[in-house]
Amino acid sequence: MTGLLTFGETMGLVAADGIGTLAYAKSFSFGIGGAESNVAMGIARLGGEATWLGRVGPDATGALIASRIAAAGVRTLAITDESFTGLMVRHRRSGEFAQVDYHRAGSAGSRLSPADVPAAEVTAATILHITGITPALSETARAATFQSIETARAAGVTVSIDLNYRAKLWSRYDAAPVLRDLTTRADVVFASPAEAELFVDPGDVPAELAKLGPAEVIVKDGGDGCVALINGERHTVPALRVTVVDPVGAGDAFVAGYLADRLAGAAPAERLTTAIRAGAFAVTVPGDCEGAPTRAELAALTGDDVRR
Ligand code: KDG
Repeated sequence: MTGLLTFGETMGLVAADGIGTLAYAKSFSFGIGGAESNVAMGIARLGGEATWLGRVGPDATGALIASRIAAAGVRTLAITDESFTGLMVRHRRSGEFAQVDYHRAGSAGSRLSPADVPAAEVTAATILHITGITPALSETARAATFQSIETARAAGVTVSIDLNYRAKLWSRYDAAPVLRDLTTRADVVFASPAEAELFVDPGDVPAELAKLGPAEVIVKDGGDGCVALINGERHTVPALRVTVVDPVGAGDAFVAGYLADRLAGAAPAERLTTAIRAGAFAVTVPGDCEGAPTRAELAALTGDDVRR
């Protein structure tokens, strides 16, 4: 078994340069964004093996997505769909708050279906990583999510879920039972406190999530670091103090850090340290996937030697 398999929708990203309201933006950058491809690219940058699968449109943005992800060292299984590639328009109202508008209903990426995710790809992976975004995209994408999880569980492949609740895609009431269901089927769960509290009692959030079954629960709390419950052992890791330039993509870099170290056989405490460092590095760089660090960059951030 090798590496991580993930799938989902990656979109074109129109991002206002600088900080302020969209109305006063003077220039825009065009890139790509998608939580799952961010994680795959983050793992590749850290020296791990990752595969991303998804549908893209027969347009220039679809081609850009496939080539960018592949260029990051990710094995890229892009299926060309007849529909358009989805788009996000993002501006940063402040250094710490980004606002996004989606143009993705009916997009190629949302048309993912169970047949797109071959069982052989799932069973060949060490980790199947899913986000709570994919089941919100369409009935077929939701079916692909649950079918691949069942295939992974039956084959003993580790199932990792990042809840990634997106309020612009579905309501709290629609999301809560689905995210809870995903949690019950996962070995590893990443969540913010607010995402977890969509379906568990507030208070000891890691313990509440762990009660649903996952052996590894990692609650990421941005500038407050993370608290994890891993095989019954509690870990608390503070955040690193860095200058926040753009928070977007930090959660994905965090997940990539944890899972890259997990693939490499690192102990839980080391995985969490890498996750915190990768997330900290990502907030210092504008963009979705641009801030995911290499091992050497992580070492430079903290002044450590490169260990892996
Ligand atoms: O995780 C960063 C995401 O916000 C971004 O890549 C967009 O995947 C995305 C989504 O669907 O919101």
